[in-house]
Amino acid sequence: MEQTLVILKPNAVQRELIGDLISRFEQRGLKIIAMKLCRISPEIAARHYKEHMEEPFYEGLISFITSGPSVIIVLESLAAVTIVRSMVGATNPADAVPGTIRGDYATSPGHNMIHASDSIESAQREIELFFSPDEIINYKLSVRPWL
Ligand code: IDP
Ligand code: MG
Repeated sequence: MEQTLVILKPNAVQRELIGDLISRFEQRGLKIIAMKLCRISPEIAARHYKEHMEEPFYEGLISFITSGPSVIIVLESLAAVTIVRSMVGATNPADAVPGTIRGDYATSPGHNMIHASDSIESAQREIELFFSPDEIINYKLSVRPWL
């Protein structure tokens, strides 16, 4: 089973869309195995977005992601990384198709609502950055055989 990390960014929390967004993942059949509300520190933000350090939008990205509470979630399913990325949609909401989260809720790349890991390797690294092993909950969902 594959795991992926999702961040509902500070504007998703401020717009009171936490429930709507989590609901989409539950409906699709992804299992929540870890979740917390926290204000991401500048240190963790810098480690999370280290690949973008040289980008012109980097400073804005760090100041936005640390500007208020975010919801951090680990989701599990078959092909979780690919499925969640496709539900999230293109980085620039102008390119995100309706039906995706960014295509339904966002207009600007800087405020695109949500982060999702882009590979199994990134997911592993990002999950370890935000959660200790004892915060990842191993349990069975009774609907599992029906998904
Ligand atoms: P992703 O979130 O779809 O994986 P990345 O290319 O990894 O996109 O970029 C990380 C985040 O940086 C994006 O989600 C977005 O918030 C921000 N970002 C990316 N490109 C731009 C841009 O051109 N302008 C402003 N912010 C951007
Ligand atoms: Mg990315």
